[in-house]
Amino acid sequence: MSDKKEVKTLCGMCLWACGIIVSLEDEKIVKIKGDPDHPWNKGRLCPKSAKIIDHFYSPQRVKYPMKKVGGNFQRISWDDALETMASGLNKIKDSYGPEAWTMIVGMAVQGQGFNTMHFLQRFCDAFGSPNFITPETFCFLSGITANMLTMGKFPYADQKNSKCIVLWGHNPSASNFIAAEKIKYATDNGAKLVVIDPRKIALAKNADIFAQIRPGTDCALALALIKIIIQEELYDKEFVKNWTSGFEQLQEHIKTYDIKDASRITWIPLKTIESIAHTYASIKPASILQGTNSLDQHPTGFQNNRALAILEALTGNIDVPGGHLISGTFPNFAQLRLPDLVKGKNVGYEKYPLFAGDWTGQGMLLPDMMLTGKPHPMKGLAVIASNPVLTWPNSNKLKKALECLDFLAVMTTVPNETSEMADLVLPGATFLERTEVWDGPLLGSMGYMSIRNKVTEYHESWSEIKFWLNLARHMGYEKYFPWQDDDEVFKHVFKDTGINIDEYLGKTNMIPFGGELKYKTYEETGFPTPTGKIELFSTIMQSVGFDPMPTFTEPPESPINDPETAKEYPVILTTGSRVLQYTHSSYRETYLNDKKAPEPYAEIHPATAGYYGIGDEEVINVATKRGAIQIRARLTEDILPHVINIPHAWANSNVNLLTDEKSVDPVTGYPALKALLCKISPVKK
Ligand SMILES: Nc1nc2c(c(=O)[nH]1)N[C@H]1C(S)=C(S)[C@@H](COP(=O)(O)OP(=O)(O)OC[C@H]3O[C@@H](n4cnc5c(=O)[nH]c(N)nc54)[C@H](O)[C@@H]3O)O[C@H]1N2
Ligand SMILES: Nc1nc2c(c(=O)[nH]1)N[C@H]1C(S)=C(S)[C@@H](COP(=O)(O)OP(=O)(O)OC[C@H]3O[C@@H](n4cnc5c(=O)[nH]c(N)nc54)[C@H](O)[C@@H]3O)O[C@H]1N2
Ligand code: SF4
Ligand SMILES: [Mo]
Repeated sequence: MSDKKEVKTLCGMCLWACGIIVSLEDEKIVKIKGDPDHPWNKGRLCPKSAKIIDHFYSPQRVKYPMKKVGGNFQRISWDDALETMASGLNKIKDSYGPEAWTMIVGMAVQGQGFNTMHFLQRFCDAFGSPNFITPETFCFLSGITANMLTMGKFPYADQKNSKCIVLWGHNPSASNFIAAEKIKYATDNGAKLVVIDPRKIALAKNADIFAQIRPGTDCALALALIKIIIQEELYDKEFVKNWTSGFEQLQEHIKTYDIKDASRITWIPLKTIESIAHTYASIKPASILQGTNSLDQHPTGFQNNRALAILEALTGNIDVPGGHLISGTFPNFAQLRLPDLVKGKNVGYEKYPLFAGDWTGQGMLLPDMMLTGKPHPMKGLAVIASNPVLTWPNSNKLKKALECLDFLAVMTTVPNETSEMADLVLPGATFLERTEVWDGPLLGSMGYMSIRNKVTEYHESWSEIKFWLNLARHMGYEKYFPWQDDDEVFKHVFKDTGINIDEYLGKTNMIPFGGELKYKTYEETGFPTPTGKIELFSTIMQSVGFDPMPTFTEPPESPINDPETAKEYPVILTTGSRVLQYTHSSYRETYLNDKKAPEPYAEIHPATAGYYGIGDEEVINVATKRGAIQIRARLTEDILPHVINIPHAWANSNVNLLTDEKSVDPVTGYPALKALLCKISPVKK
């Protein structure tokens, strides 16, 4: 008789951590279904979940540690792998100091729990390197930081209860299907929907207002909306008077902006801009649901987030049902960092003091450090669950920089373009082989926290915690790493929470936590900012010499800012719109024999395509100042003319050969990935 069991855990094919139930027969995974009892997804799953088993058992999985010898990979034991890693790290430390080594962690691990991340940082602390980089180097931390600095809190949209939703640079039908369902629920119940996007995304087709914006001009639009709302006195006077500071300075600031200019800059008709302002400001409650990188990867990325926060505050949609909620809390997990052991600061701290720090450095500075050795040598990297050769901008430059390293180690589930360049490749555990807590504040305020239970094991793969724990002990850091295995670490982090984790572990994938949702909490506590109010004028920005008000600037490459470049590269390029079936460069291997596998396409308007002699499905050249790629064209009326959209992280049409890693946002150091200039032409047959 076969041995059957079911394990409740969390999907990890993307960062949303939906509850799943995994069925096993004789320790083999045979079925995955949505967990109807999990409060986030209530049993529903996206199409990526159908690929979990293929992903787990993929013949491509890295099954054991491998070391590069004479240009080829050779299988080695874990003991050899620990010794190779230790000696690689120690050589760098002895020759150049510990800060010549950096750990880079990708979304597949970052998105799975802060404790895992803090544990990895603990290793960096013990080793003495301050350098720790996550995808937040160009992802959503800009938005979080801008909101924290403006309100002292991160407000998240309660779209299900909204009567007006502004979907701004975000296509949840591809990137967060639960959010898309909540929007549908709200609009089915009469909510108005406004969509601001260069592409007519699925949700825009039934939107009340669709503003087809020129990429990179969102700040100009936001300032125009602020101006109309103030000029026409549509703002929430009580809320603004009692709970915001800097309103007079904001009034002064927007005097310099003209709404007609905004229309010319954004390519959105004046009437549409006015009707967005009127709709958003007059319907209550309203929420703005923004992308988690589309508004951030611009020179005004940080200011875009500030401007949206100001709109939310002006309309009084803070801490009310259907607006933006701020009452999330964290459990009191055991502190894992060892800050006293580290000298120096994370990469980019000097240049971006409001942004780079404990959680992530600014990784865009690394390629130049690797190439020039300035401001100090950078000789080694460990890359965990990330594929920077495809996912970081300016791939040509990054590859050259990686070639300058003394030691590159990559921990991954399947070989990728970055692990091909490594000296040491480590078999990473998938999410089904790890125990984790998903402790986002967002969940706390929804009354629960999620637990991922280890389901089974695969060949010789190790979880991140198991590897860095063993390496630390191998390198003589037992004093700071007294635990014997990952289970002990997991239990340790719960020790101060008051939660008896043994009661839950292996039995459930969620723990009730955080209690009832609270509203208008600021009435008791104020806002945790220097003025105790929402800072329309940011005193913190002012104190470090940044613009305290959102101010629009053109993208670095734009027809207006850089007409010279625009002569040779006349088409606007936006990159990285998500595709439902994949997460960045991951899971392509699960479609190997699938004739219907989604492929990368450059989306082009038929009028633009016609002008350049490009037909539907034809392969085209796309070039920027950095490089050139070939990709198939898909003609669609849904994209703005003069703009093309190319998804990221495809090996054969790698859009990051076209992008630039140069930091453009003065506050965060983000690169410009959403509004560049390119030229397009058909590939001659
Ligand atoms: N299936 C899947 N889901 C994912 C991911 C994945 O790789 N695959 N990645 C996850 C991660 S790490 C992230 S950061 C999020 C990303 O999530 P989002 O940032 O929300 O990305 P999208 O949902 O693709 O929506 C971005 C939209 O912005 C539009 N856009 C492009 N440029 C501009 C611009 O300048 N202004 C405006 N207003 N709009 C613009 C695009 O046309 C697109 O429709 O998704 C997460 N979810
Ligand atoms: N041009 C452009 N570039 C972009 C973006 C864009 O919009 N435009 N978006 C950026 C954003 S927001 C993000 S978040 C980044 C994401 O960039 P990355 O974090 O680099 O994302 P992935 O390509 O998914 O890298 C995951 C790699 O890790 C491995 N892996 C997958 N799961 C696991 C696991 O469980 N354990 C281990 N050890 N390894 C695993 C897989 O082999 C895969 O190759 O991409 C960024 N790049
Ligand atoms: S959205 Fe899809 S891939 Fe992401 S966790 Fe949920 S089911 Fe998994
Ligand atoms: Mo991201």
